[in-house]
Amino acid sequence: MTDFHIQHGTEVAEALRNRRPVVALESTIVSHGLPRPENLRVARQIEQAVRDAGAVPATIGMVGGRLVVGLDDAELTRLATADGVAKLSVRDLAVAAATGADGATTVAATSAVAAAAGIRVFATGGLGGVHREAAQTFDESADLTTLARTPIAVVCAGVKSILDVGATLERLETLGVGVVGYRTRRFPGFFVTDGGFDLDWSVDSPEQVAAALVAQVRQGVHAGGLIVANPLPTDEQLDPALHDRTLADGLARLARDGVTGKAVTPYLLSHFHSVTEGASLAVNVRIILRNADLAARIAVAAAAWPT
Ligand code: PSU
Ligand code: MN
Repeated sequence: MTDFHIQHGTEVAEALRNRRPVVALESTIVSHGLPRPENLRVARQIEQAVRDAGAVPATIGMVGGRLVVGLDDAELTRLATADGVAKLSVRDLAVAAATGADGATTVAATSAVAAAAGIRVFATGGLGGVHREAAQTFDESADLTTLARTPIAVVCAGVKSILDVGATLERLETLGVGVVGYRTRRFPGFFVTDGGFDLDWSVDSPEQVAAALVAQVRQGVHAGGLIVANPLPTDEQLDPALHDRTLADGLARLARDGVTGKAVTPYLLSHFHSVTEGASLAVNVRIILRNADLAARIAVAAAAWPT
């Protein structure tokens, strides 16, 4: 019988004990966000990108009811390939454990678990946010409300353009979640470099992000998250015209097929990947690998500060 405490992978446990840099990684992009069989290969590449930049990867997920920080390769393989892996937000973690489920953690759940485990930096692709019909459906990702109360830096390429980007930025402001552009003052739109909105803050280096994390702790004033928005270079983005066409078509199909709630994000991502014949998938992978590299460099810079 499991005791329900968070379990740490061996390497992650040792790194945390010795205050070595650790980067949290989510598992929902692996189980629900990327097509098989590339998903497992990409999951391993993300971990390697963190290692290459000098930090220890801690992919978070639930295996048979055990909540694990730092999945080993067998566990990662299981979440990437098994049928019936649940998509777990924060509210699902306890019931999923009690029922012995396999589950992949979203940005919300990964952030909360990572912070509970003492990890301050997290890399993902794109954040969840406010959906386009949210005024009617109330569909707003728990990623936002969780980051309001979770002290972690999330390196991402903004929010997916499938969302209402402006509304998401407004909600982040209301909720007190920090947003900084990495070497930009424009909020990125995931597949595309420019999501169409300005940012108040820009940082130039991993060291500056690390300094902000240290300042947050020492000031003791703000207990929420910091979004580090890392855009793709324009020559690596998805062709904006192809992007706009695919999005319009995907939104129309979504309405036609009556897809709602937590199925929306995986549905639209898989629509993009099939319609663009893999172009959006290649872009998606680039985004994640770049974010993993930046997150690791932030974690390394943060570990250099005295505690
Ligand atoms: N961004 C991606 N791929 C994904 C997700 C985000 O590029 O698979 C996942 C993340 O785990 C995020 C979740 O937390 O989608 C948001 O889902 P929802 O809108 O149901 O909260
Ligand atoms: Mn939702």
